[in-house]
Amino acid sequence: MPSLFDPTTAGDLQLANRIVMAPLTRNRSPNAIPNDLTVQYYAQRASAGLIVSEGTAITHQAQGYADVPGLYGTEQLDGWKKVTHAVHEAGGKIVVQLWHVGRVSHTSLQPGGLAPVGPSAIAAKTKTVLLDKGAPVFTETSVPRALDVSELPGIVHDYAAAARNAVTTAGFDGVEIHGANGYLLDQFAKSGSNQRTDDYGGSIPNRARLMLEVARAVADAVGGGRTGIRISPVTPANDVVDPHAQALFEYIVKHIAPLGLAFIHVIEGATGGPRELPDRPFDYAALKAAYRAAGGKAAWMVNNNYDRPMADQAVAEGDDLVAFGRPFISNPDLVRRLRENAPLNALNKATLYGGGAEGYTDYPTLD
Ligand code: 8OZ
Repeated sequence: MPSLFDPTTAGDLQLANRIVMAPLTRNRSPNAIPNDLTVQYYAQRASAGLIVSEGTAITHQAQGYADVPGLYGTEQLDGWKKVTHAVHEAGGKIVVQLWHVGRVSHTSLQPGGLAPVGPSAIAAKTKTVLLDKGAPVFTETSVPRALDVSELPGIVHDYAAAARNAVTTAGFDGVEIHGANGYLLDQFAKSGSNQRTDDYGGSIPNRARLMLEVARAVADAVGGGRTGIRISPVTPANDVVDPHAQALFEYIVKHIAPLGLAFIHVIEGATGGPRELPDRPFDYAALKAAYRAAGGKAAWMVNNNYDRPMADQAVAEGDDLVAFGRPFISNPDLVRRLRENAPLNALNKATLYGGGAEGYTDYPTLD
């Protein structure tokens, strides 16, 4: 019976254990450039079997929060190169999360102060994080403009270009496509945010089209074995909803199956919240079965409020990887603490978004 602490593979990636550091937005990269603190933060957490970086904007238009990193300029790629080098020196593996926020943005963060873009001109009832002298200010997102169908091939290309730069220039082991949490690809997929009448709206195949085109383009760019995707079928995060989420996501994973991806990262329930939502039931076992029945061989990565007993059970029952989010912020040596059943440091919520070393690189290890 495999344990959480046994090595495994995910596509082309050889992982020292089955514990994954989930992507975590920290808003500490002014000018979208990772810096020396970023290097230290990720290197401290390199005992994870795999690190998925915080969401990283594939273009300036893709940015929706203050001081999040990017992948679209030389200085940003050079900053990331130092991060990946340090993680590799410490024996870890790291993929970058490819992020386009779509409508979850603010004019002050967009090129030329323009409106953010989305599938339809429907504002998300959600807040983004701006910064005032380093302190987070939670601000309503701006009303988006609907993307013209002629712009979509360019966005697909942007994902592929960012993936290629991430692997060949910045030294990442691979990429994770952010298909979750109410950002661009999830906005297109779910009917609540997509009222399009072209080939990218209406039916399930149409709404899933952009996510699948991106998955194919990224897998072509860096190899399916270096590509993962994150989905959150029923999360209410960032005001997305779809009354037929089961059929939608079974369609999506069936069509992803032939791409030979490294991992499928599934947020169960509400992101960072309850795992069960009475008004949004979902059968994750059926989702996984649909993927496997279509020939999908990717590692199945589960996420949301796992602790050691739940993670042990998940691995015993056949899930391949378990992602931990907030516990990794406050416990750089989370793998060791889980292994030894040691107590965990508490999370300081005041230092989650923005600021410097405090609440970022100063959480203690067991020694
Ligand atoms: C928390 C704050 C800002 C962004 C996500 C990228 O939910 C995020 C995010 C989370 O995927």
